[in-house]
Amino acid sequence: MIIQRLAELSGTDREVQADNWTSRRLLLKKDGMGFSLHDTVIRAGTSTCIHYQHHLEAVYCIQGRGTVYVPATDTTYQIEAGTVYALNGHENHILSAEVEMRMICVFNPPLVGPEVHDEHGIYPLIVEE
Ligand code: 9YT
Repeated sequence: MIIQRLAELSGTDREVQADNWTSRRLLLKKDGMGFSLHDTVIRAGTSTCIHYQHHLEAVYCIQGRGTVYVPATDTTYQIEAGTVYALNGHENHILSAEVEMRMICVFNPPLVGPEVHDEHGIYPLIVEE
């Protein structure tokens, strides 16, 4: 069994900072679960272009409020505590936080650990030898 505590991840390599968010990576590929599990804080007032071409992601908002905009369908979804959005079609999207948001995120395939978005909002698919 794996026991992981958010309070113990601060300052470790499982805490990944980007301009608009901080991702606390509770479970990673090396933990062998077949998915990764993150507790992510999205900074208030930010908008982030995201396009996970290699991963499926489900996102459960547990605090805060914002929107997800999908350009392909010109659709905006309101996101608040208790809302899940699941990118089952690798949708290109823009996540905007009206206030600070806290998200529980699950990735399949699991992230390896250090991934941050490239200039196209993509996480690389890291294949370990
Ligand atoms: C909600 C979202 O996709 N934010 C970007 C960070 C990502 N969820 C992560 O790596 O935790």
